[in-house]
Amino acid sequence: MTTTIDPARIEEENELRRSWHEPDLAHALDVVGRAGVDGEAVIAEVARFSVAAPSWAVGTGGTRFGRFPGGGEPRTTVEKIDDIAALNALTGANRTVSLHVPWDDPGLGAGATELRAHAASVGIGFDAMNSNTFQDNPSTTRDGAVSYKFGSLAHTDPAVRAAAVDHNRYVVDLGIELGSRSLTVWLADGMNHPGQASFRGQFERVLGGLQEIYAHLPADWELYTEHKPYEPAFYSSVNNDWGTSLLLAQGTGDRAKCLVDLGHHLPNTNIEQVVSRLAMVGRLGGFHFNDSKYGDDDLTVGSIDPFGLFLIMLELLAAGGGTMPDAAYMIDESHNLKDPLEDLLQATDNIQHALAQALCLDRSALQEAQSANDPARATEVLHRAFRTDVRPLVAESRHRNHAALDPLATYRAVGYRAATIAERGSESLATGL
Ligand code: RM4
Ligand code: MN
Ligand code: MN
Repeated sequence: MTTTIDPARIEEENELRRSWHEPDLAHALDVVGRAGVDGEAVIAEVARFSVAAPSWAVGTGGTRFGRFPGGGEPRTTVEKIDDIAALNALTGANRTVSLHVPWDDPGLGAGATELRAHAASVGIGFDAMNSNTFQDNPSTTRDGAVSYKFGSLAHTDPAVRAAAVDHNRYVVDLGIELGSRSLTVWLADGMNHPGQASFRGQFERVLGGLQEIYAHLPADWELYTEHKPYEPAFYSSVNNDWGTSLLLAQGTGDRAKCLVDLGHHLPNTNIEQVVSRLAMVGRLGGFHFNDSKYGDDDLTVGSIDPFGLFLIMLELLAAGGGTMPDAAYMIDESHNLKDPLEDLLQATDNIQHALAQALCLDRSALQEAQSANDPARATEVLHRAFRTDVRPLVAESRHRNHAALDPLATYRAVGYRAATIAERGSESLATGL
């Protein structure tokens, strides 16, 4: 049995809100119009944009100190896709899933075919595939013949590197059968102790491994290298920052690009500048949304630094010539306390708001201020966009996708979680980080 959200129930909930939504929308269109912004274009671009949900984010996450799962969480990959379909019914903006293998591995052949058909039946496609050589799993370690304890692609032992390359090739093969077009490689490889390994040797071995994986990609696929400064390697990570990520991508091939995960930066890093640099050289391939206070906290995107998110959106729009550029966008968050679906609803809503605010920027006014060396005026122009109340425009963009004007309230009103508890039980078997 598949638990779903009936679109008629969403429309009923929208109907309850129509009497205030319509005047609010008319007012918002008027306000932005007076500022020279085409509100209809903002609505259309927000409605066009979609961000993938990761298969591992529909279950409760945890820390090394504990995990407190809620009831009704998905037990299988199929149920995870059902949850993402429910999310997408409410937002209209999560049309794909990003699988992490082997956490979610339907197997080649019949398994992949069935999963793809099920996903299609609930309106979900497959975004970037994620490989996993940061843990030892029988299916990735040749049944325990090798271990990634001291690294995967960076390992000194060629047998370990070969197993890691094989796993990535397998993930590509699986992705081909599912209809994906890209592979994201995030590596835990690095050092916990100074002197443990050679910086140069590790880098060269990782580059060699990426080249082998890249050689296996179909012509229409891309490979993304995802940088992260630390954790679990606490002294040095091989792919520690955007510069190293760019070196790896450039050394691997034209269709190797960099993936920016917002949480994978040291505090105060100017992430919007990183986005600008990578886009400038055509190597911005993927994007993981989250927020952080200290490190890779995987907090709800936009919950800590909404202005930073707005500035990042401005750079993405600049790279796309006024619309969001083609990239693999995904929400990468861990939900330890909230119902995972409620967090994903809020994350998507926050992304949509930041996008709408960024679309309200008067770019020619900003360029004039820049040409006139007038930082005070530039600040005014940025703030005018950032402070725009875009809520009715965002709600309308969802409405045009037959989704919810108010996703969280609608999620609660339709009783989706109660339905999954009834179907799946109050004890959760779901795994996640
Ligand atoms: C990493 C990184 C990857 C994600 C894993 C689970 O920190 O963000 O993108 O796949 O966590
Ligand atoms: Mn990530
Ligand atoms: Mn991360």
